[in-house]
Amino acid sequence: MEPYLFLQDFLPDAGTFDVIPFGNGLIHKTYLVQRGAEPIYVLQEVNTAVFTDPLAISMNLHHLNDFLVQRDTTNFFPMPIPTISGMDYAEHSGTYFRLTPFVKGTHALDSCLTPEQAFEASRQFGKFTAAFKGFDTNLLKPTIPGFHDLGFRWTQFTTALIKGNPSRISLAHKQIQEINAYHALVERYNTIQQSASFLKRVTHHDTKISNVLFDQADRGACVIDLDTVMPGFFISDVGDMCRTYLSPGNEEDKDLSRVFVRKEFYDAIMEGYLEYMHDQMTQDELKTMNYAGEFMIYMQALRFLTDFLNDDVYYGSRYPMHNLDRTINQLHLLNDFIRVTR
Ligand code: GN1
Ligand code: MG
Repeated sequence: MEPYLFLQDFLPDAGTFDVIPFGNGLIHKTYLVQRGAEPIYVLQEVNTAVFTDPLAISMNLHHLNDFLVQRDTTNFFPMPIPTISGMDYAEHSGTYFRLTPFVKGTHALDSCLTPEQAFEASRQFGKFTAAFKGFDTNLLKPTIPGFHDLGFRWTQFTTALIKGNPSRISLAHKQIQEINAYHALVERYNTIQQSASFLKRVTHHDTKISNVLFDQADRGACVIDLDTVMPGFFISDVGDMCRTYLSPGNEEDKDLSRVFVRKEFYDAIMEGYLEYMHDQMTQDELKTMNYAGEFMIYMQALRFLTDFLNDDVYYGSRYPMHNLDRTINQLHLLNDFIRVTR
């Protein structure tokens, strides 16, 4: 269905805007709503195969926003705009669209080019979680159950080894072995999950650099893309920054000479995150900072590989070996991460 049809549900003057495709996320379809060359809104079709309960997302946002409005005016995030009839989404035949304001004077980055950018982004994600000190995380519904539960992801992987595409299982023989060889990372996660000194806080769960808005002076302004905000461990957020900021080449790069860890970016992530979070973290958490990257890079390799074995049902692919190439890329990054940080 045409995005424009949904825009009409939000804006009486929808006809005066242009709607153009925007961004490169794997999950939702995103559009910029412009007047002339000026971006005014971001329109998104929610992927309901992944987010089966879109209303859980908007309920969570209302809880989070209410808390911030009462306590902390220096922290903000763009709240979705209601439809003309007061709904959180425009919905037609089970397709859901939402509209958020484009934050004026800000821009997003496609990739992390300097340690300063890594620092600024990390500081924003730390600030975000820290702002919810005292928030009752039971109010948040998990929008993707088991999202960063490495034990659950492991089970999905072992299930795919039995029920997945047999020819792909043999093609991925080497990567399956490598994933198995790192099983200690799953055990470490299980220990963390059972430990009282690792706290579940309001966690973003998708801390790629394009989810931070920067102002004109290149300082972090706020974080966006709050669909996966739910109770979680800090290793999710610090870990995904390690996974996505440290290497000049990203998960799509087939040229593995571009996939390696830049130590000064790592230091910047840690410093930025701790600025707001240090005083809220336990000693055990502080001692576990370097596991965060191992955890997230490994989990992403595991998820790409699982999807390859399951014929790309989740991430999709642009060519048959795509998710195997992504797996190889992430395993390469994991090895380099361990070499540099352990
Ligand atoms: C997905 O759609 P996007 O690019 O924001 C995924 C993340 C992965 C990422 C890998 C809901 O995020 O967990 O890390 O792809 N989001 C979901 O590129 O599965
Ligand atoms: Mg996302």
